[in-house]
Amino acid sequence: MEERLKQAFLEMKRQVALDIVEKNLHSGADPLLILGICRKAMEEIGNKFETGEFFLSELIYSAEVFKAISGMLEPHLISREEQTDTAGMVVFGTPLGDIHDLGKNIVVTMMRAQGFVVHDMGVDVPPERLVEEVQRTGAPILALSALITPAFVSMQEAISLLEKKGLRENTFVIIGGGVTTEMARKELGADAQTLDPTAAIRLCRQYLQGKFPH
Ligand code: B12
Repeated sequence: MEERLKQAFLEMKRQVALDIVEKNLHSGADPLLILGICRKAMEEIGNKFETGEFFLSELIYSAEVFKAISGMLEPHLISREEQTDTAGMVVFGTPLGDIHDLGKNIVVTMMRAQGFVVHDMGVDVPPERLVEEVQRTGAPILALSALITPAFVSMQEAISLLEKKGLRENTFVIIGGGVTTEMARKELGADAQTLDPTAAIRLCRQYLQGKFPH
């Protein structure tokens, strides 16, 4: 399935990709596995864009295919685990300078399905707005999604602002999105980094239960 799905993405064959996903979901394939394959395919499309083989139109089209697949995966991702009520509140956004939101939307959906109350601020969100929302809602978690390197500057500003306002100590800052790494996390001074939505939920829970390893 992996190769065929990737190929359908790279050849911009929307209906073929949707049919493969539908068939596999129907026969019980893990929705997270399908998500991982789509992510890899999108990464390859990104690489081809970088080398000039693909243009912005391919990036836009693949995003549309991914959106359609997300719509098919979501009900399966939601019913994967039972909802629990040990969840908290999260302010979530793609920071200023970055308009990518496909991954963010999936994590938001999965968090909500797990009982988290998520204030989704959308994309291109100025650091001040993110921090204001943390202050306004009293949310203990700030989640930031970044796909392009300039977003690191905004992430850094958001973290500095939290510090300035005396909110840093009581806010768990978790980052994710294709461009983030453990090294970036350390440099930014965030608390956690992952590309895996299930791990993100686990880390947030651990923090809320006072079990986050320091
Ligand atoms: C689709 C896409 C677009 C679409 C976005 C549509 C949308 N609504 O999001 C469009 C066409 C709009 C676009 C625009 C641009 N893009 Co673009 N895009 C991509 C592409 C191909 C796929 C991204 C994607 O959605 N992946 C699938 C999702 C599911 O993966 P994900 O976001 O990583 O999310 C997963 C995890 O990371 C995690 N996660 C996500 N967020 C969070 C947050 C938290 C807290 C946690 C815990 C986890 C988590 O959950 C997901 C689960 O699998 C990437 C290639 C790549 N390597 O990623 C380039 C890429 C990101 N784009 C790139 C560029 C350059 C651009 C443009 C500047 C192009 C241009 N010249 O205009 C503009 C940017 C405009 C801007 N200011 O943001 C570059 C960035 C390079 C860089 N390092 O800075 C990339 C890497 C392509 C490349 N190799 O050159 N893009």
